Amino acid sequence: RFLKEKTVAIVGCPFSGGQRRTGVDTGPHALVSAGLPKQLEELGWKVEFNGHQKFEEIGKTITSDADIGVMKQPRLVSAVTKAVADTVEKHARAGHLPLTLGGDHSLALGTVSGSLRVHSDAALIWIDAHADINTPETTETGNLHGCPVSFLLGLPGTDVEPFNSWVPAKPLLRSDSLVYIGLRDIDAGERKILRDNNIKAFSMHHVDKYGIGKVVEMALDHVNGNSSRRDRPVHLSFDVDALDPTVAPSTGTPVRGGLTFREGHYICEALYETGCLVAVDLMEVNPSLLEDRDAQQTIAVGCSLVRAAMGETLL
Ligand code: HAR
Ligand code: MN
Ligand code: MN
Ligand code: MN
Repeated sequence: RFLKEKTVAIVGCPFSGGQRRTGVDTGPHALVSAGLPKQLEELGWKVEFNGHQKFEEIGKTITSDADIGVMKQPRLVSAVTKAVADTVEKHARAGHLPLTLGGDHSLALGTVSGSLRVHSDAALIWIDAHADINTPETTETGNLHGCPVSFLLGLPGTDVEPFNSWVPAKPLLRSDSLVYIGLRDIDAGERKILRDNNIKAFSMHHVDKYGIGKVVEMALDHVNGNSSRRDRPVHLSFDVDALDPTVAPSTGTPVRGGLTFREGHYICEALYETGCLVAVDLMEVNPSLLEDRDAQQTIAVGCSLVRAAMGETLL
């Protein structure tokens, strides 16, 4: 509905600087090598992919990156997410659907910023075990993959260097334009932020209680202000750790009790079905963490989730 043609632009982001474990930067290569571009072509999409983002260049321009407060690698994360925002914006402006492959979830500060520059009324649906809404003041780890949402909402404590060189001080996203599904590992500071800002969050408890079908209905109702015209553009940011570790084991911070294979796919299918998806992220695929069989399984599931969000499983 918001796309000019059925073109998907793959934005491969080999980046791990928002957290401590190596290997998540190999996620995009693994997903592409597994044949994702061709799989999307087979679904009838025109696929744009001219190699992965070149973050080494950016890395070279940053000679020292000391902690700021507790934030780890702030200059690198800021420069990389800014570049990602520009790339996603460019594809969105052309009427294409940017599909960002991570890489760690700090990247979503870039992807969602890019989407919102073009689709200013877009809602954000965040599928994750974690809320990723710590501020530089509340984060206990200093890992910026736990913080992107707070910057998007412009929460107190986020107007800090180096991010304020490009992230606008005025909130990019209203707190009622965000919905979470899959949460089960939330820090105390994050819990307070979710409450204080009245943010809609469907935890695994809600998935159990209502079933995934009802949860997605309620999520869409929420971001559309209960209007029966479900016409708001949607940015889907999917952290693979939302899935249960038995389904997607190769990820940096697995948490048991997650979404089943079908529940994860149902979310993607239902969002595709709205015709309102304007961008998709698949994040935190880390094929290097476990033995090869687990890595291959996680990559296959990742490709399958993306295909579901691109219309594969609808009859
Ligand atoms: N909340 C913790 C922190 O701030 C853990 C964050 C996350 N891990 C992720 N993101 N994979 O979803 O560090
Ligand atoms: Mn493009
Ligand atoms: Mn995440
Ligand atoms: Mn997560």
